[in-house]
Amino acid sequence: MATNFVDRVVLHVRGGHGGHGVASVHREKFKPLGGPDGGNGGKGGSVILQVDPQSTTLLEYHHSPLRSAPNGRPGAGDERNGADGADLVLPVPEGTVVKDSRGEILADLVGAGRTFVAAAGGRGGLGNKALASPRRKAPGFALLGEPGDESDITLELKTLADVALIGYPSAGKSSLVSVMSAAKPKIADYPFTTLVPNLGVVTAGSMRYTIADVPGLIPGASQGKGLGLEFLRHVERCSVLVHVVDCATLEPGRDPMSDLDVIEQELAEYVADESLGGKPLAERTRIVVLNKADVPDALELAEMVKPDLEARGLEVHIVSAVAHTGLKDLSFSLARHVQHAREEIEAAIAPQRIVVRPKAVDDSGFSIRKERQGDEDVFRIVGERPTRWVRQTDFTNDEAVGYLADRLNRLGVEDELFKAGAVPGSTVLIGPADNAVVFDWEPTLTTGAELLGPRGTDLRLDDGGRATRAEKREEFHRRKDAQREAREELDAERKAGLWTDRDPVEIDGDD
Ligand SMILES: Nc1nc2c(ncn2[C@@H]2O[C@H](COP(=O)(O)OP(=O)(O)OP(=O)(O)O)[C@@H](O)[C@H]2O)c(=O)[nH]1
Ligand SMILES: [Mg+2]
Repeated sequence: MATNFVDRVVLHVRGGHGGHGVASVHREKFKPLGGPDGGNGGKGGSVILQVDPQSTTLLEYHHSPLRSAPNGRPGAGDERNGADGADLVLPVPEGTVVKDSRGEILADLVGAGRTFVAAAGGRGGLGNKALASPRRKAPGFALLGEPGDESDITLELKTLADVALIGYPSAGKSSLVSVMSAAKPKIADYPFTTLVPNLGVVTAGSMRYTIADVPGLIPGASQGKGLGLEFLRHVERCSVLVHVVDCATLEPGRDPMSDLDVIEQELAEYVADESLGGKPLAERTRIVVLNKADVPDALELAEMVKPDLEARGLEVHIVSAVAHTGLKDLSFSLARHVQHAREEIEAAIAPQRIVVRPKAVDDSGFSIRKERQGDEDVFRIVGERPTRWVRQTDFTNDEAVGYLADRLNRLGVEDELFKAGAVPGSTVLIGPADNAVVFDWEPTLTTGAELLGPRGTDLRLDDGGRATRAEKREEFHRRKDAQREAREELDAERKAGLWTDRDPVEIDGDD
């Protein structure tokens, strides 16, 4: 029954947060200032999907669609690093397609053991031990752990079969699977007996291939009649489509030719996922099986329509699933078509089945976008690293904020802000549009000498280049003024007591 088979679920996945790093100072008798010894935070666990050949349904995710991996543990003093959060591995059936919330395919999971990271855990923050350097001997801050990825993904099971049996309800599709393979699907004389695809393995000579029936289709299936076209996702990967036609039906208005046209019409309405490879459904090999030839009238009808179907260029088999006639020919013929399709795919140098979302490669740089907000220009810094650094910063700690400023500065953010026209007090945003951190820009972060020009050049000697000497001098003074202005402002704030050190630790900071 359908209750133990689920082939489409929306899953909310969340990677664990990285543990925070810790700022701590080593203490020992007679050695009051033993240096920084804060450990790093552990990495958050990731949520990972893995193909498990034992798994056949997405049912368990239907029941509990929220899955999160554990957080990393925070670091501790005495150089103890926090433990990493364990990865959460979710078994999924072979042939599971992963899509994002917009329906883009992120991964096509084919092959036992194949994995896909659905939500990466956050990095742990560095402790002050790791942040110490010859210049910064005793950092009084640590970096925060980063949040884990979080998103809604859709899992769709698209059965992996070579041959799909399609047709009206009660045409005998499941009966064929049962006599051609060892599978034992439910068979009955009422429509929609089959609610989920049944998969069987057929052996024909030295060839083995898989065959699947699909719940019956009726006119209007594309508008949701009957079970609809929902289950056609299971034929998307099948290279050979077999029309199973009931030649013994007594329903008015039905005959093999029009049955076939109806099903073809419905197939044409179905929108398949292009990127899963293979030809469009309309171009796949079709075979017609005229079933129930054990019934005399049915055999007569089958023999009558066979030439017409062949005239359309279709390969036709007259069989009886009940009397087991015509089955050997059919299975060997299907084997040939499957073989052919497999060769074709190989010849096309099998475009790798796995489609994995290309991760943004831009991990080095950043760019600045000037945006208009209300009546002021704001400057948005876009880039993987600046965004990450902001997430790692504990804004209640001045030293940590200073460290962030140093990092941004080393990346050249300050220079670029000047070039983009930012002035002291300009609003600068870093991070994603919906969750940006807002700064009032205070350009105090570099020394005057570094602003003279690229290292190794001297404005007094340099007469060439694009900017004239006068322009550079003017630029230099503009920056100096900006720096002075901002310094004065900071001084004033400090005197006004706006700045308090949250956790005054006695450290010898000769930074
Ligand atoms: N006489 C005769 N009856 C058959 C033959 N094949 C199937 N049937 C009967 O047709 C009825 C429907 O068969 P199923 O195999 O369940 O048909 P189906 O196409 O899977 O139907 P749905 O799952 O409802 O779409 C059953 O009563 C079968 O016994 C055949 O070759 N000859
Ligand atoms: Mg069936």
